[in-house]
Amino acid sequence: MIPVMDFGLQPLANDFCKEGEERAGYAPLKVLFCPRCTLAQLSIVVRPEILYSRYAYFTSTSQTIQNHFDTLAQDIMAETEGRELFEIGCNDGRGLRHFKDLGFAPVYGMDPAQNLCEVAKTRYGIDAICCFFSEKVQFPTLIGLKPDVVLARHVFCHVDNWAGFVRGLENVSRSDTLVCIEVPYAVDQLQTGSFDQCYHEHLSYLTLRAMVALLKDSQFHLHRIIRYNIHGGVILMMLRHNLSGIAPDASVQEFIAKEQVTETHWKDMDWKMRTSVTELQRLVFGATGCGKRVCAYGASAKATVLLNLCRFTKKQIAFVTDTTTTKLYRNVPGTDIPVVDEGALIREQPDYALLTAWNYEKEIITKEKWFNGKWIVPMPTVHVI
Ligand code: DWN
Repeated sequence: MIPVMDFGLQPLANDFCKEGEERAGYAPLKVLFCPRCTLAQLSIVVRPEILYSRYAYFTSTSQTIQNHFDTLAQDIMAETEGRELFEIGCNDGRGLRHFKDLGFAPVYGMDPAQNLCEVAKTRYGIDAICCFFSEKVQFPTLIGLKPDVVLARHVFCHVDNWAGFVRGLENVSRSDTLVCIEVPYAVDQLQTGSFDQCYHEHLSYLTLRAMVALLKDSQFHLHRIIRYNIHGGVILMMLRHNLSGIAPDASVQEFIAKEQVTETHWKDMDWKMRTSVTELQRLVFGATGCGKRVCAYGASAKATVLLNLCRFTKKQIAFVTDTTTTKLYRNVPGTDIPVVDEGALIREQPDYALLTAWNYEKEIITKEKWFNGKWIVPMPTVHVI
């Protein structure tokens, strides 16, 4: 494993705490690259209980994500006639509710965060089992036949034991079950240079070559690959059972043939990180040095990485706005920067807003049409609009 990126000691990206509350602390954030299978992964693993037993991130309420759910449902329905759907890492159940409204039934999920399972039940009427998914998971009787569709959105790259996870998928599926795994795609991350998507929750940075190597010893194979333009670029990997009798779609070989991920790509992103941080510091310190006010928009996990790398404090970033109640009136992890309601952007009218939820740029800038200041957009390169 070759070290390719080193962020130094970083706080946990979703460890939003009130003043005086005990924080989870810091851990080394270093990315290692395997030149054989092209998988990149973190050098250490933060215990999942620390990260996910209570989780601050709620599936986005944005129109961007709602539109994505519609597209994802259509793509799954085009692939299988089965409608019983089990979601691993179902978060607050918002996605399952959406799928239920689109015709999937029964739908049920699993998530390790107690606070999210409570919301899934009370707000969306979704049965969510509160535990980590693994090969040891024994399904209670609530589930009849094994599901037609098993969905895992932005879970797989958060898991340390991939082989165990895949064995768990084998336990919960029939030979004709469709397994759908949605993950950020390392190729897109390297192309956009979105280094702020490296944080302790993202243990792996997936390539299809690495996935093929992993599945070699399993009962599954890659069946179809679909790319979506959310979160900076993600792929949906549809897996089929080797006994399903269904041949892989041409998309699998097409994606693998054009996949280029090397040590150089990762070291280029490390360089891009350093130049972007310097540029952001120049912009923000320059603005605040002239008495201008700067805020950030979107207390994303990406925001935590970016603001800590830039070593900004509330002297540079007066506040970060967000819509997630579990983040409000707490500080961005590792900083003294307060998270406030998103109405603050229009009330305070700062001179600049750093768009730390840049993956929703179009939707946010359209929504915030009464903001009179300028946007600092950090990706794919730092620019002001
Ligand atoms: O894998 C993960 C991805 C899918 O989601 C998790 N490990 C953590 C999380 O990453 P993130 O926090 O960077 O995700 P988002 O969806 O880019 O976060 C956007 C943040 O911005 C949220 O806290 C919500 C907020 N937001 C807002 O305040 N106003 C978002 C929109 C669209 C808005 O209009």
